[in-house]
Formats: sequence, structure tokens, C-alpha cells
Amino acid sequence: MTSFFEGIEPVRFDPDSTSELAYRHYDPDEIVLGKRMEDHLRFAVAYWHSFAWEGGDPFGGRSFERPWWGDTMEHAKIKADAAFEMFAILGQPFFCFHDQDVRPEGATFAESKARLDEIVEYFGEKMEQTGTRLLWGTANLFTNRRFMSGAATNPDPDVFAWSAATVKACMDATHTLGGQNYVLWGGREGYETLLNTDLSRERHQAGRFLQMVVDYKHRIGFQGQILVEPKPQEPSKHQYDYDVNTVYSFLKEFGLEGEVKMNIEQGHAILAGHSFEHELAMAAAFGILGSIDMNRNDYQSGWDTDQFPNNVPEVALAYYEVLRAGGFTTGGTNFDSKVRRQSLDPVDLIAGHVGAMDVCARGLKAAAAMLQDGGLEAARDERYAGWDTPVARDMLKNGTLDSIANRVISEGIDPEPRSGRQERLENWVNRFV
Ligand code: XLS
Ligand code: NI
Ligand code: NI
Repeated sequence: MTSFFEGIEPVRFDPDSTSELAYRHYDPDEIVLGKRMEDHLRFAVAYWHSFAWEGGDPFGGRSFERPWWGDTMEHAKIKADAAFEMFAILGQPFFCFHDQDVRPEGATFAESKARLDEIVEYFGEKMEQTGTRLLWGTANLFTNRRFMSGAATNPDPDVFAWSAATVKACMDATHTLGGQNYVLWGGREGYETLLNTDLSRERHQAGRFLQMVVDYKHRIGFQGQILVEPKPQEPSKHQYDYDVNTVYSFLKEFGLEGEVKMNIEQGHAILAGHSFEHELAMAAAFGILGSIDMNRNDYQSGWDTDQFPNNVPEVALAYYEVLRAGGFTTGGTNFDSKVRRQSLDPVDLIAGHVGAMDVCARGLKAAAAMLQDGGLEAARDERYAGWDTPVARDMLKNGTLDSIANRVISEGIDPEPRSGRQERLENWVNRFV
């Protein structure tokens, strides 16, 4: 067996290393807030970006040469060999995949499914040998032309049926491999033009679809968490799972708010006009923060460019929200990130992950230090302290506009505005990042 990553040694934690490929901040065994760093971050490689993406862009096709390009099961296994080789070099505890990333599509649904089953068995053996685990599995319901008008939201019921059967196969695969979550990202669950779209019908179809997913999870005894990954647009002009807040009201409408959590991606938050920490804080406030897709967009191009993260202060604020919400349980940090089109060499794939893991380690440590210091939490507590009085609590619980108005008059209430202290808080954060 030839090795795709020939000559690249396993990457180790060595802060004084002069090598390009060393972890200078990511020490899996370092204890942060009472837990190993590896168990906080729960890193995962995204199979699609590192092994299935060919280096194309809207103006040009494949730029990478890979020994696994081809549509036989032989190719799929060479790809799997390279993938597990990379997980071992990086010491990555987890990976994530779509059905489409790991096996060539067959001539019929049944053949595609049989191929998925075959590769799942192959993965199972490799996972057993290496200890690598599955953070989440998912279905690709957006690449093939049959999905061009949506999957669950398609005007054609046969596409709905195909999508349901595909998700069943992918949930089975995830369950078999002991996956910790199952993700649904609705890439084409949206519209291109309102002129041909029945919004109310499509949202109802999406709601029924998700109810079926949750029902099936219970039927097969899958213990993992079902996650929805919001994104406002791209590839569709508008996607129904726009952002955390939109998805939460959708879950409420279909009675799924206790069953489904969020997989939040940095680049998607930015596309929705939010910051990453906004989306994380919002999900935490609803109690639905599940997992994260870590990457970054190019801030000028306005596309979901899926670059590896490299901004420590930004990542620190994200992990602050994760830690503040109690940290990951089934979730983790999936690098939904790809090397650039000109980064042709196997070592580029390794370097992209190594740098990103160090950035995340620095962010996590800064976030833990901020939480331990408690400065922000103390300022927040103080800001809302007025609400801790019995009178204020009673007003919120039992008050009516009448009773409150009477009290304002009888007590001569006359509020005095107080500083929000934003600059002081920003200065405080900068002492840690
Ligand atoms: C695309 C999404 C996709 C999901 C999985 O923008 O991020 O990669 O994470 O389908
Ligand atoms: Ni994305
Ligand atoms: Ni993603």
C-alpha cells in the first residue's frame, strides 16, 4: 500500500519545535477547567473538504491530483486509507462525512445504499484499529441534479421520498458507526425565486420531514443528538434554516424544540449578518447549542469560503460562549474548512489542520481564563442586580400594567440611566486574547 502522506510524521505537542508541523498550543492532555483539552475541543476532520473536494471554483474545475479520483469502490477505499492516515498523523479524535463523500453513487438507489453499507463496514474496521470516532454523519441532499429544487421541500413528492430513504440510510450508517450526532443541513431547502414557490407548503414538508427523522431516531434507539445546521443562503438564494433564531421558531412550530439542537458554523453566522458568538449565545439562550463547524469566510468576498480559522480573539469569544453554556456534550469542533485551490500538496492538508487546532487551543485557553477570572460574569450580574429584588421578581411574575403603573406613581419611580461600560469590557477581554 502506498502512502499518500509519505514521509509526514505524526504531529506532536512541542512548543519549542522548529518544525513547520508541530502543535505549539494544542496539548491534548493539558487540563483546562478540570478537563483534558482534547475532551473540550473534540476536533473532527470533515471528509468532504479534505478528501472529496477537487479544488474547483465557479471559474475552473479540479486543481488537485489525488490517487482516489474515480468512481469505483476501489477508489473509495484508497480515499478511506488516506483519510484514516491523516486522522492518525493529526491525532484527530473524530471525523464527519456525507454519504456522497465516501462512496461513488450507484446506478440505482439500492446500489448506492449497498455501496454505502460496504464502506461503512470498511470504516468500522479502521475505526476499531485506530480509535478514531464519528462525530456526525449526514446525507448529501444538494449535489445531484435531482435535488436542484430542494430535498424535503421539493415540489415533486418522489424527491421527498428519495430524500427520506437517503436520510434513513445515512442515519443507519451513523448509528452503526456509533456516531455521536446526526446533522441536517438544508442546502437546497429554500428558493431561487418566490415567483414559483409555495412557502407555506414547503415549510410544512420540511417540518414533517424533521418529525420523521426524530421518530426514526427513537425507533432505532440512536442515542446521538439530531442537529440542524442553519445557513441563510448559498446555494439557494434564501434558505429556510436562516439562522438559530429562525430555526428555533421552526422547531417550536413542529413540536421539536426538545429533540433537535444546533450545529453552528462560523461562516454561516457571518453570511446571516451575525457574529459567530452571537449565534452561539443565541442557541445557548434557547438551550439548543449542540456542536460547531469551525471555519472562517473571506470577509471581503461575501462567500462561504470555508477557510481554516486563524483569528484567535474571534475563536476565543466563540469558545467563551461554548464554555459558558457548559461545554460540549455530544458536540465538538468540526473543521468544515478546506485548503485553498492552489494548496496542492498533501502537507498543505496537514498544515491547515495543525494551524487551526493551535488557533482553537489558544482560543479555548483564553476563554477558560476569562471564565475563571469571572470579570464579564461579575459585570453582567451587577448590571442585572436590580432584578434580584423581591419587588422586581414579583413584578415580572405577577405584575399587570395596572399594578405596575400604580407603583410607579405611588413610589415616585424615576429610573437613573447607567453606563453599559462597553469599552471597559472590551479592554478587559483584550487582556486575555
Ligand atoms: C455547507 C455546510 C455543509 C454541512 C454539512 O455550507 O456547511 O458542509 O456542514 O452538510
Ligand atoms: Ni458551510
Ligand atoms: Ni457546515
